[in-house]
Amino acid sequence: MRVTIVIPTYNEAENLPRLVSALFSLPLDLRLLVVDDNSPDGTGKLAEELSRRHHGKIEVLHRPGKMGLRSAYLNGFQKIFDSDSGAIVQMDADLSHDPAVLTEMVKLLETNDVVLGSRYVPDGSVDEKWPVWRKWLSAFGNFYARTILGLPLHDVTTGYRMWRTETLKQIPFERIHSSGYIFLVEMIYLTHCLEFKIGEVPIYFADRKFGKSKMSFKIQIEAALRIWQVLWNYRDLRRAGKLARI
Ligand SMILES: Nc1nc2c(ncn2[C@@H]2O[C@H](COP(=O)(O)OP(=O)(O)O)[C@@H](O)[C@H]2O)c(=O)[nH]1
Ligand SMILES: [Mg+2]
Repeated sequence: MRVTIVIPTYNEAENLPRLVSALFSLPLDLRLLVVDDNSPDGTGKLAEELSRRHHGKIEVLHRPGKMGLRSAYLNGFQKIFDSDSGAIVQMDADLSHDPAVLTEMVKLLETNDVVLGSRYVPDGSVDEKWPVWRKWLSAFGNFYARTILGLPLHDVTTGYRMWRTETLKQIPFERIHSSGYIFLVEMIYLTHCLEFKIGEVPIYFADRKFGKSKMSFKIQIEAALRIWQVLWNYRDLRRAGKLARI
């Protein structure tokens, strides 16, 4: 099965070449789509060079400026829906997501519609170098979101996900209004409301060695408040699901 990985990038020039060589050393049929937002550090140009070196196995989508994760993924998905990939992956460029886990994800996708790379299942973990406050904030943010939304999953904020292309095509993206990181939570919540089967595989989330995270305290607080909006937006689907089970 062919797997296409959508990699949003903003200032990832040190990370992208390392990620690309790690990915292409795996025993998988991979294609990459880099969605670059005109990174000031030249990641877009670098991605073009990598594409030439890897004979068209890498496509690059250039956007004029930093437009956020939500539209990066939506533009990326749209571009590859007509390709012959059986699976589509969401993955960060900063080497926090171990490429080796993809082989495990492919196996699990045989019995699931989506597979999450999960930090909060047995054998999953986050970088031991993280300060206690950051570990706490990440674990609590997750607990908070999954409790309010009633999601039977352990890592609802993870950005490492493998989808069956057929499943992703059925997601009504026009319903998703949040952007940034809460987009990831909303997307998996909608998937759950539509009763797709979601699996989880343990991952070790390494901190980025190069470049800067675009995550801030302000973004996390905003995300926490927006969870309630997500809950409200899908009340019709929850009701429909309950009715169908009566
Ligand atoms: N194209 C694009 N990529 C972005 C944007 N914001 C973040 N990214 C990428 O999304 C991924 C996750 O971002 P990161 O800053 O590492 O978030 P963190 O892992 O939560 O700290 C990385 O590959 C970033 O380069 C954006 O506005 N546009
Ligand atoms: Mg990161």
